[in-house]
Amino acid sequence: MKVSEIKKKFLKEIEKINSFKELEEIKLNYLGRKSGILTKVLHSLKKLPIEERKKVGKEANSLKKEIENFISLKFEKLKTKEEKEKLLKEKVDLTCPGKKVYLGHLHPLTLVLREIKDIFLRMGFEVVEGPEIENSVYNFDALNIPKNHPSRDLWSTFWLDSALHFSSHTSRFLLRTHTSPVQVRYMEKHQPPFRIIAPGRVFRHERTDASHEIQFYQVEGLMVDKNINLSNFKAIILHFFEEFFKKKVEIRLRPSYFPFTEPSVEVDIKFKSKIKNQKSKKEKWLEVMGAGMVHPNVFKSARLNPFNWQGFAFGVGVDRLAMIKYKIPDVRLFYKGDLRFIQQWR
Ligand code: FA5
Repeated sequence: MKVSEIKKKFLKEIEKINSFKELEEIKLNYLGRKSGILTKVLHSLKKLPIEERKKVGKEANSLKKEIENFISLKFEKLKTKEEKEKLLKEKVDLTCPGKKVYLGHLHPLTLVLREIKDIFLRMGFEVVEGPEIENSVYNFDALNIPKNHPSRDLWSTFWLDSALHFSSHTSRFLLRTHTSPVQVRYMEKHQPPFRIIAPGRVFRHERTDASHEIQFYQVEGLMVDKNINLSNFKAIILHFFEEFFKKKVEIRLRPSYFPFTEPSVEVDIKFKSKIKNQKSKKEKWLEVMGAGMVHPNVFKSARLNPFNWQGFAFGVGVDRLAMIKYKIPDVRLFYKGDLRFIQQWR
């Protein structure tokens, strides 16, 4: 094949080349040491007459240089093309909105408990805790609720099998039915004056409905000093409710009975509730709290002299407060674990 034909053929082929592999192949095909088309021409030069050898030799050598140039140019082109493609593939769209990472959030009852603690801490109360598994002495006896007394039925109890046996009596274990045992536990170890709250979970073996669960939260309150009376109690809880609901609230104190307070009251809050299928709202009272002046026998249980000290105590239902604050019609929703409900507090 003539050098000019080889050049024509090469130029046609190099035009179509699109990959490093093809480029390597064409390089071998034309300049390969043994069987390259142009190499063969150069090897066969010695068979030509001297004049022709000079001419063809010159042409072949210059074509060899041209081919090498073309190949390195093509190599550069392919490299730029490859880099561009790589960059295109790795392209990051900085305007794209990021993926939202769901971190979880606090349960509405936890939020309400934290808020209650904050408000009482600001009023100088200390936050204390007691055990969820209690014994019958603290849950009942020390709170002036003797064995076989009918008032024990006020708290339907989850009893545990285990018990502690003393020479004079047996103390059975139970899931505490209220936070009031913390009053006695605290008073046994501290001298008045003091003001505390004791938040925690309580359990009752009773039928559930829209305002009753078998487990719920209470916050116990206790303020003891020389001259504490029910007016102090009313002032403190009114301030608490106003801070909690962030508005003035109407409350009602109803005479009631608790073995561990005398006199005893129950506190209701007035709130507006929606009537089913109607636009208007009905005003309703919801009981949120039991309270009263600490009974002398409770002071005695904690080895404090009832002639020296007086105080008020209360137990507020946290779930009920959360129901009013967030307009939740059924207390059981808090414990169902339904994410559609819970995620409203996200
Ligand atoms: C008591 O538990 C008393 N220990 C409260 C108390 C403390 C009185 C200190 C005097 C001095 P009561 O059983 O009424 O009382 O419960 C107190 C509050 O807990 C109720 O007003 C209500 O808000 C809430 N509560 C009671 N039962 C349930 C229930 N099953 N589900 C949800 N909340 C409840």
